[in-house]
Amino acid sequence: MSLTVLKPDTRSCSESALVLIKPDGMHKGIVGEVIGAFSAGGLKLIGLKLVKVSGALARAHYRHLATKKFFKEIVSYLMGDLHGKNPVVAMVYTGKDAVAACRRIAGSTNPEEADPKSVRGKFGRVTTKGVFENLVHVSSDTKEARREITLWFKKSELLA
Ligand code: IDP
Ligand code: MG
Repeated sequence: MSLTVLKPDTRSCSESALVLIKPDGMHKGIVGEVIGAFSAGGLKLIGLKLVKVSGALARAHYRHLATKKFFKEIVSYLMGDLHGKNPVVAMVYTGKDAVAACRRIAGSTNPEEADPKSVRGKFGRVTTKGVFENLVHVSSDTKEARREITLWFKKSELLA
């Protein structure tokens, strides 16, 4: 007789995503609208803070893109060098399929290709120098979300 071992369902019904409003958000004065767009997604906001981003944090955040030709540019962008040295608004949203839901709200990486109703489609632009001013960062998947949330937030800064 064979025994059926019931394994726990590892597909978490609740997950978390890191959402950053990059320095162009504050530079353009649209932080409220962007938070509103994510809040309308029905997810729970469990962490929120302003961060003046150091070079070390920006490089660690984008470490998987270190070989890209735009790496230096996105590090400077996250540090606020292109947008009045403004800070980043760092947030953690949690709920069912939080990563996919937040990425849908953000829209495509290139703001010119993003759904016009998404945050990037509505408020983003590509500059004449070719910089994707796409306003927000959203974790790419749940594994990356865990890494990023640990990088940006202490456990004590997040609601249980
Ligand atoms: P994502 O932010 O939509 O997840 P990633 O591929 O993770 O996109 O790239 C991180 C960031 O690098 C983008 O948000 C954007 O700011 C920048 N980026 C990505 N691809 C390009 C590109 O082809 N040209 C210029 N900047 C880019
Ligand atoms: Mg990404």
